Amino acid sequence: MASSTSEQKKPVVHVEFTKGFNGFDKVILRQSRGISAEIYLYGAHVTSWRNELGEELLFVSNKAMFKPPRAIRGGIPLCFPQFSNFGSLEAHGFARNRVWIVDPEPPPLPTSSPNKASVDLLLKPSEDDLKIWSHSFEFRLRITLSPGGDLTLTSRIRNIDSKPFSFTFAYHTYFSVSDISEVRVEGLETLDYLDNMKNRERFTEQGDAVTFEGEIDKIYLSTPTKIAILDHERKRTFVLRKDGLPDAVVWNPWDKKAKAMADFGDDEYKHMLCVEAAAIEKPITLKPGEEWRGRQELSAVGSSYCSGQLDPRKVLMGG
Ligand code: TA6
Repeated sequence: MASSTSEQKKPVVHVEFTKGFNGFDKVILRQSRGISAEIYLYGAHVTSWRNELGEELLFVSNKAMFKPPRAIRGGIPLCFPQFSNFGSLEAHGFARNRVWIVDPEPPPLPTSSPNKASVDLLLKPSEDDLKIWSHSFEFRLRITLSPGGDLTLTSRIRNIDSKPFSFTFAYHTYFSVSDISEVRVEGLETLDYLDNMKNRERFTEQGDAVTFEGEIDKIYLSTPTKIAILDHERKRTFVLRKDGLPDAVVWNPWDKKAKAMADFGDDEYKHMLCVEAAAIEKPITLKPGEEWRGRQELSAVGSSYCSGQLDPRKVLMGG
């Protein structure tokens, strides 16, 4: 049924501040048609990214607990100031377990094209945070949703302390997939990786795309700036582009680990895959006043199943 002319002309509300689960503050970014993204101020956590058909592209567990101090299970948790489950800090650091604020005066980002569907968030350490990690920093995150539906996260971390500090970092992205056994990842072939299931021992990946038949937890090193995740059944390819993030983690807990996680459904491992743009092998060191930038851009395109270094846009144009 044709929509009325007023419907057609209704202006898009590009940025909406609202409440989500448990009354948590949430920002909704919108573009035309069904294109949207949602970010909770708790953890500056992206929990939804929808395409023009309104299809959800990220995985969030049905058992996710929107309740501090636990991080939301799914979406794009931010791992900072450490990527690891051991050491003195909480697993993957505390940035994902803190309430961020909307940045009152975001410094301009020269690279970004003007975009209405964008929000700038800011985290500074509290007194308690400084007791567990004694380094003063400003962590600015810009989330941008392009008119075509690409989702870009740009992190800027500045040392505002009087001494240098080092950190590791990851965008712990949970992609929604139809069936993990029908998914392949291209771009990581023949690379070295640290196997988290074998005490981070170093191995070399085989020469073909990565496919999935069981639990995987690998930190690929010196990875390309573009990685493709092909969902055969849905004829959908995610393309992850990154800058300032040399490593990439690939994780699926599979059945045993899934059952062991209280905030993860027993069968949900079949419908998710984490591919995480990261800086892990070589921690980033900032001198006082220095700033680090790490960016990931996600796009989702329809594509047919094919092997070789895939550029879905080329495949679509027959290139
Ligand atoms: O990114 C992979 C990983 O480090 C796995 O070892 C697993 O622990 C996963 O992160 C989830 O960690 P989380 O602390 O969010 O439960």
